[in-house]
Amino acid sequence: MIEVWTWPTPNGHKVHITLEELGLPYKVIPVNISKGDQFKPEFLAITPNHRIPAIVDPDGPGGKRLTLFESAAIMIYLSEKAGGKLIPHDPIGRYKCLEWMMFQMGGVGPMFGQYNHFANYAVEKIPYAIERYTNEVARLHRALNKRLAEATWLAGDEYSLADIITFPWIRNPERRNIDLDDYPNVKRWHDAIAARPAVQRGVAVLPEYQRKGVMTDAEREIMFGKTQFAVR
Ligand SMILES: N[C@@H](CCC(=O)N[C@@H](CS)C(=O)NCC(=O)O)C(=O)O
Repeated sequence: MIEVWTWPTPNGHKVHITLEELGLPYKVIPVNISKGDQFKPEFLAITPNHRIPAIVDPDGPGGKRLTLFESAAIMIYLSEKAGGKLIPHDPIGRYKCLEWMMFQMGGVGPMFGQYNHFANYAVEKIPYAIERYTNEVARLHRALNKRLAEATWLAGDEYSLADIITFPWIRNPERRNIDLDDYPNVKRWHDAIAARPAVQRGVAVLPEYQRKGVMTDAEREIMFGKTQFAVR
């Protein structure tokens, strides 16, 4: 069975939702990133990047064991393992799917992550940084809203990995001070995805560990302090 080394964050949820949508059996291995599990040797044996998600498929291509990190690579692998579901088969839909997946990986994920860091987690509030990432979050919502004015789903007519990879970063918009009513096409798209049973199962993985309170100093030190420099 596929092992998913993960934690209930947007990047983890992308993979949980993909597995649920594809109906592939999987085993969850929690990596508590607030406690420093991402620096443990057993996790670093799978990924040199000490970030969730990562997977191990003992029955990978050619029957060989495969380890993978980076959520988009994992999602494309899982889709292909399931016979190509969730990536459109028509060439234009396929490239649109890849385009919007890369938009998420290169834009939405990093920019929203930095917004979260400077607006919510950083002790020192730096106005320039907060303004910079607030503007980026709004700009990326505008780009999504424009795309979703011309197409039902990000890849076109079909629900695909492009939607799944983006959705976990759009849900809980209050965390980014965003009102989805300002982006009506994104709201329509968000609500349709949120209603899917597989999505609801995916975002419910490891419910007991969903972040509720503010980050403690110890957690901050693990995630943003010197811990990572000690890892070889
Ligand atoms: N580009 C990576 C990003 C992964 C990532 O940033 N994961 C975060 C949780 S959402 C993490 O593991 N953080 C642990 C840390 O910063 O030490 C992907 O898409 O898989």
